[in-house]
Amino acid sequence: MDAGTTGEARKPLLRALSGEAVWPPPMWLMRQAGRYLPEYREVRKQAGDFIALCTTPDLAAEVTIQPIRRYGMDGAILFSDILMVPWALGQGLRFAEGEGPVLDPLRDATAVASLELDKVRERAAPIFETVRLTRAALAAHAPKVALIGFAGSPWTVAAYMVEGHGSKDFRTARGMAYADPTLFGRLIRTLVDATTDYLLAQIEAGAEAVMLFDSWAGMLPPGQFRRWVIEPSAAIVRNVKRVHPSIPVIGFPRLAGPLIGEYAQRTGVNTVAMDTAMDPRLAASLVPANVGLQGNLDPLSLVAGGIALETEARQILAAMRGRPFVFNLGHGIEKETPPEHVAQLVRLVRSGG
Ligand code: 1CP
Repeated sequence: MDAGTTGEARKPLLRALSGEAVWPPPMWLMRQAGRYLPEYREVRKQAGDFIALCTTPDLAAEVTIQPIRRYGMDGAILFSDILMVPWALGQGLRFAEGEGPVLDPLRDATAVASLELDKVRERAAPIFETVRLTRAALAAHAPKVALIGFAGSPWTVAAYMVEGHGSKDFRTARGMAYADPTLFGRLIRTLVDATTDYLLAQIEAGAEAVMLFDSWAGMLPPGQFRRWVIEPSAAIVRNVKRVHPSIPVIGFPRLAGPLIGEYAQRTGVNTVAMDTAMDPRLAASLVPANVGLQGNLDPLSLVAGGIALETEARQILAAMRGRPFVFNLGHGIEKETPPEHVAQLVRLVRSGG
């Protein structure tokens, strides 16, 4: 189901992601399904734990659609997590209540060799079923809404796999990349292959665009950034485009600073997602004009609402007018966000600012 060859290429989000300056810009929000919504908390309770929610297709499809039902966004993003790839590779994973993800840390050659690339499609099958169910539901009830699939980028996913949990500096993973680049490179290559396969399966199930989340890209100096962020991301984009040339790919090299320009030129992504700290006018000057931009409202301004929210959102809209652009946050929505502030933001973006 290649969006470029059907009438659905008219969906505003897909037009913008393919390089058209659509105005008012299409919008969706990172983590738009989540704990700030009472209807999400209800389903989450029903599912029990987080992995059960991600692997129960009718519940995962339901939470994917909740923000569409409530706000009518232009994009629905598959409800899953970047750590479901390590899980599908056979690494032990749990989401501890109030603590975030915990993985059995992967620190040596034996652990890297034990990853089961050939099991990814089978273990992740419920996630692809979620994509199928969500796409069918959108076709029936929200035909202008595009479905976005996603994965973490190899660097960010490897950082969690090696560290074993979230961290403010991921020093074990960054240390391993210097001390044993051969072993770290083997882990990254495994993730390039697993992620390619995982994204292709999402596209085959009905995802119309895909996003690569590189939340921890900004921790690396330029040489390491090129080796562990740009090169593996470029390999995934090449692999995906070889099979599905017209599927738009969004890359999110969070906190990359000025390296956002080189990332945009060398990875082959169609759209670059800007983080909260990025100046949209600087991004517009560094990123080639045929590459779209997405972002980058501060999620805390959405918690605050009112004038602060309006001022921040209008500045972004003014800077992006005339470019292929998708309005979004600069990072995931905060769980304290009042749902009515999201409605206020949707009204503002729909008016073009
Ligand atoms: O109990 C809960 O409800 C768990 C909270 C939660 C949610 C709602 C987690 C645990 N993951 C998710 C969903 C999720 N994660 C989506 C769903 C689609 C959406 O609505 O956007 C997506 C795209 C992600 C991506 C993700 N997971 C990233 C990349 C984006 C980012 O925020 O930087 C990262 C780094 C993760 C790891 C992760 N998963 C969950 C948590 C709390 C974390 C962060 C852990 C940490 O570093 O401390």
